[in-house]
Amino acid sequence: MIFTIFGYPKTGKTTLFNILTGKREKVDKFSSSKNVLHKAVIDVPDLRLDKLNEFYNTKIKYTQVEYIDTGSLSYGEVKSSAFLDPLRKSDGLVHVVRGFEDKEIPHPAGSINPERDIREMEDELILADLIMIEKRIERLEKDLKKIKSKELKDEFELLIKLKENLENNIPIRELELKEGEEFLTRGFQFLSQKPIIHLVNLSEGNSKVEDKGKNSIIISFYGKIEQEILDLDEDERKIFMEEYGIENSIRDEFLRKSYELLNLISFFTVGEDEVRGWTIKKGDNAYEAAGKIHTDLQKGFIRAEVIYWEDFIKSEGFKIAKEKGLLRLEGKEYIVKDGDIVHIRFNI
Ligand SMILES: Nc1nc2c(ncn2[C@@H]2O[C@H](COP(=O)(O)OP(=O)(O)OP(=O)(O)O)[C@@H](O)[C@H]2O)c(=O)[nH]1
Ligand SMILES: [Mg+2]
Repeated sequence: MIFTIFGYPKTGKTTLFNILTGKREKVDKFSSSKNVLHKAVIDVPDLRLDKLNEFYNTKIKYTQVEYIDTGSLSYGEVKSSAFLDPLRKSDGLVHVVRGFEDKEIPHPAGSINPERDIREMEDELILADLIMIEKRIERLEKDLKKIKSKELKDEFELLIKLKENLENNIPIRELELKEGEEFLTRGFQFLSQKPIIHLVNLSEGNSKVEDKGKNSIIISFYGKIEQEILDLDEDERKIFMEEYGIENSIRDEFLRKSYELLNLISFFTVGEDEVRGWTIKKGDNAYEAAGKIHTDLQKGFIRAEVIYWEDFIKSEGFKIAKEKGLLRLEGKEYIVKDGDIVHIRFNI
């Protein structure tokens, strides 16, 4: 899972990166970060795995996310940005929006206005996709004159539909695409198709904002305060946050919200050698979950033994769980639930 943090200059991107990853990349008012890129791979904490490991006492492998912090983008720069590649490769976009006042760091547009900046950035994502689509349409028109191909024609028709929507300012993520259409879009890595979190970086005292669209959300955080308390221990941090009236750290909220936004759930595998978390899409079945673990497990899939993690803890292991009938045998089509422990039986 890759999240790419991006946005206009001096919005608090690196501040957010530090908060989410625990890193200490330089945060500065006056330097330019034009071509700077930071990356970090971070464990996703999961209390359920900790609990399961009380039983096994082995090593825990949490699922991981990768955060990429890009340098600043000037207004209008997205379409030609040096960061297009990390943006296109990410599973979710994290747009950091300036919501804090600071006279020493003038906003390029002259005033603080999160709604305007969100709109501008949305327009830029749309424009970047339009440029790509127009190029491809041109190519397809030429090819279709020469060859008769159903695939090319389908692609052409889809791109025309996407183009019309984009021209009306509707990002691809808001469209209802059929499965075949969705499949056709995959290779393009359209920016306006990616789930997006607009994160407004507020000054203390400002009240939180929250809004939700189709595959997009707007939430807020207090960058400066959260960065300042990074080095405190858990208890001190709590006291500090209470003082500032911050209920949840963006560190926790971000993962919860992004999993929700990307429609992700976790399942677990347990054993003497490791207790491990895996991430899949909500609605994925046991066969798909098996493929996540290893292609051999998918190819040789016989059945999945499934138990909800809490039932496992309550039964203190598989043996009693089996006796109580809590351990079920499921087939390929079983829809895996968040928190299931899944053990795949397979043939090699
Ligand atoms: N007052 C205030 N200042 C902040 C806040 N968040 C970040 N800053 C300051 O803004 C400056 C830039 O912060 P960064 O996190 O480096 O911002 P950035 O978006 O990564 O900046 P570039 O990469 O240079 O575009 C630093 O001096 C921060 O201390 C905030 O919530 N409030
Ligand atoms: Mg930065």
